Amino acid sequence: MELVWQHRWAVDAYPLNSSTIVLALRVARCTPVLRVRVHFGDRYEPHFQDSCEACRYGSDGAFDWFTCEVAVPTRRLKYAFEVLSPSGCVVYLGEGGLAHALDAVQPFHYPYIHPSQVLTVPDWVGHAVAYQIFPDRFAMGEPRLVRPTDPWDAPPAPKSVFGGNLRGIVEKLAYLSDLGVNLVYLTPIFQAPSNHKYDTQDYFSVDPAFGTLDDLKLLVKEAHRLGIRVVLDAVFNHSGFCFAPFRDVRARGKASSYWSWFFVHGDHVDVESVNYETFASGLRDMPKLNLAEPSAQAYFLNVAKHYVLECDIDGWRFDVANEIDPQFWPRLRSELRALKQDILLIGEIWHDSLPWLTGNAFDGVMNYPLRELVLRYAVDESMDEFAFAEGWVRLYLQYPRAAWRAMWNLLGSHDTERVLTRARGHVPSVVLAFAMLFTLPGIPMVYYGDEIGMEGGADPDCRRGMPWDANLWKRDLREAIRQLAWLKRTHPALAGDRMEILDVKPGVLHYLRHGGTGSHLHVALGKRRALGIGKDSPLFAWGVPSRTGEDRTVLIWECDSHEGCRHDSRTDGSHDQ
Ligand code: ARE
Repeated sequence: MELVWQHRWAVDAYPLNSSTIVLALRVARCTPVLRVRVHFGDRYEPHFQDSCEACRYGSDGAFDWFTCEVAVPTRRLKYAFEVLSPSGCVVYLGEGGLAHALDAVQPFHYPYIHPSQVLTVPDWVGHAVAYQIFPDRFAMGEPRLVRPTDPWDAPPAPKSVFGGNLRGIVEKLAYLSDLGVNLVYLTPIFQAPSNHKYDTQDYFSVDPAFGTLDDLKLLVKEAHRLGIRVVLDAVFNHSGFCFAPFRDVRARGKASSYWSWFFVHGDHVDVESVNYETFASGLRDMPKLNLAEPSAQAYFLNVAKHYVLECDIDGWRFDVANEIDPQFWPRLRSELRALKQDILLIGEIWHDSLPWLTGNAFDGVMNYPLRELVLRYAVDESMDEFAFAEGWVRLYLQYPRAAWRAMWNLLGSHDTERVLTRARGHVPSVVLAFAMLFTLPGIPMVYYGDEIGMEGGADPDCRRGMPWDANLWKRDLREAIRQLAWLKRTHPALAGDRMEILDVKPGVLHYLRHGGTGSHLHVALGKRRALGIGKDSPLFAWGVPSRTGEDRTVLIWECDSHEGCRHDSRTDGSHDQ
């Protein structure tokens, strides 16, 4: 026990609010644990003042996780874990390691809960349903602003221009509202030479191919009229080659007052050898910006504030967010929150994002790890229920629970192949994936066209023109997503951040979303034969004819308590009605 203990545990602690701390104890699965309790109290009290049980949340494959919430009325906390093994052995775990008596343990401390350490996300995110638009490819409104290089239904090339614009998006807001969308995220729209606009030339101008600043104001106004919020894409990790400060640095070298805004190796820019840092490597047209430089920070803070003040936008998605100087974010967060208290701040981070989700940077991130987990289980079928459950435990407990309310959960984006292409055209698997996307904690985001079954491989093929001929749509898929969107928009259990795996058996996965008193949602996924049916008529039911093995089913029903939901799904296919 001692030997195993010494190296195979870890503790996480974060404030849920100013008077509650969440504690998580992660224990190697080989360590026999029957029960965990937490002893806790104010740091300056001679003894622990209270104790509570830490419930087992689940296993991530390597570790068993035990979590609990402790009241911290004085904002200062000390705590220690009491662990009981099946053999009756009790050990105490604190900052100084193991002890065999409570009064011998050196406690862990959470010294003081400061507001800046509590992640607070906008209240409205709980019922948000997001939709990502790549403006050049969504809809062409009048007047036409640019001569397309290709027909709307042609396969896009890296430099294709199809002619989509902001007025086109305005014309389709009613379509989005009907789908149940109440948050639209536009990839970059500011003046830039490319079709994707991630190579910004002028942060203060809307690209003429997309329209004018007035068109942007019209879009936001019309969207707000329909209850739809608008989030823009901030490209602050790098600028474009023609960005005026970079032009000045190219012309004047170290004499430029913008010299410190970039990372040039040498005393002048050599475009041939690209002797300056860029996004990725050697991308001449994307010189990396130095946001540790105070004047650069001030400039980009001003860009971010400008569109909130001028156009009343509702949030920003920050491109390549994890490669920007981290000291920029606390300042940006506090200044934007001062302008608009419920603004949404999302980082584009493809990997572990904890350092940016502890209260002084983002509310959530583009949740690519969850995308992979859901697609492997629901679409590829390369992961079974047990592996999904372990993957969920690992992901969910990685972040403060509040971040899960604001996560952008997605099945695809402008940077990935489309979900129906990943599913090799099998629509039922895509419905299963969307059912998970809309019922797991977070903001479900539909990539334009995925709702009607658009196909597309890796960039640029995932950026085809949106087909507006409804005869080309997979209407059953759109209807399933419309139903799921309205469930997300209206059911209290889907607005929160609580989620637990209820039951996992071969071919069967049950999870529960907590909605407060009497409004839990039970989600059951899996092989039709093995799946139990809810006591009440389901709010959502979808048969998923299989491509390979057995047919699968998605069932979502409301229940009023854990017990009411806990389900004995039997492997012999029988189940209670
Ligand atoms: C395109 C092609 C590239 C080609 C390049 C040449 O896709 O294959 O080499 O052109 O010019 C934008 C455009 C892209 C363009 C790119 C570079 O949209 O079409 O590429 O500029 O010119 C990582 C970053 C992540 C980044 C992706 C692309 O972490 O932040 O790479 N995503 C953002 C935007 C992109 C945008 C840029 C950044 C640049 O969303 O649209 O690209 O502003 C793994 C890695 C991730 C990696 C991910 C995707 O998961 O772990 O870190 O993301 O793969 O590659």
